[in-house]
Amino acid sequence: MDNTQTGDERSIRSLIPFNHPRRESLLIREKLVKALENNILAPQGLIAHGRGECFDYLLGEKTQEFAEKSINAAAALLLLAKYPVISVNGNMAALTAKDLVDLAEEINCKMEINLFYRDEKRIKAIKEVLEKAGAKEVLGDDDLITIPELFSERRRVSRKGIYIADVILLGLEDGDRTEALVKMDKKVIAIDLNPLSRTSMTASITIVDNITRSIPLLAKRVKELKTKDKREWEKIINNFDNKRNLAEAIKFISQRLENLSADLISRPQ
Ligand code: PTJ
Repeated sequence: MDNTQTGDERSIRSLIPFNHPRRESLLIREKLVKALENNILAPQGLIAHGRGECFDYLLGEKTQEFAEKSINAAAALLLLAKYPVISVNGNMAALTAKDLVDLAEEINCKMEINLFYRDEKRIKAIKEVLEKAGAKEVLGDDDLITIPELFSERRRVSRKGIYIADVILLGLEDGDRTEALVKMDKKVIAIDLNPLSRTSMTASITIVDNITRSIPLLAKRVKELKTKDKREWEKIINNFDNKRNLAEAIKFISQRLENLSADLISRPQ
């Protein structure tokens, strides 16, 4: 048994039958419900997760080749960045706190809490989760500045973080802020299961994959690429085309559905 599990986590794990075909997915839902009770998640985060689950289903719940390509480009960009920052919201903190902290450590970058449904109670709870996972410095409740390009609560950013960052990694984001950050000449790496979202279409690099799979893979890739030199990182970036990669993701979903439908028809009654 995992000794880091709390009593709550253990009782949830025993609640879902071990042989349930969708056990992992159900456990993630339970994690989110708990995070909602603990002020980490916004209620709307459950709805956002449901949309993500649907796209993940269409992607075969696996990190596909196009996602691996963008993870590679994202790792190179993070290594080339002068001042990268990881932006954390409720869903990311609920599902991947420890992996985010490991990634921040690998890149040696700051983490900043930035919420669409900003609420000081949630900021405090998310900060606690990140600190418990090992984060040394978490921004988002410090000296904030308002960025004029944006109208939602996400416009309030840290002077020591997103405001001065050249590269920002974010997940489950709304299109408005992605557009605003790109307008401010920042490079945005977005993790979004929906290749059709405005965030996916606007970001500099889009990772069409689940945050639960892609964040550990990104940390691993950063570690591997650290052994190469700057010219190798630049070559990776220059060979990456986000629009083409997104088109591959959309084509993958469409072909997968066509194959599944053909299989169904050819199956004996
Ligand atoms: O914590 P807050 O207050 O900042 O609020 C966060 C949410 C997620 C509620 C807010 O940003 C929101 O409403 O997001 P959207 O506009 O619903 O966008 C979420 C996107 O993330 C959608 O395109 C989903 O398909 C996608 N998504 C959902 N779950 C995952 C995901 N992408 C990657 N991994 C997931 N696990």
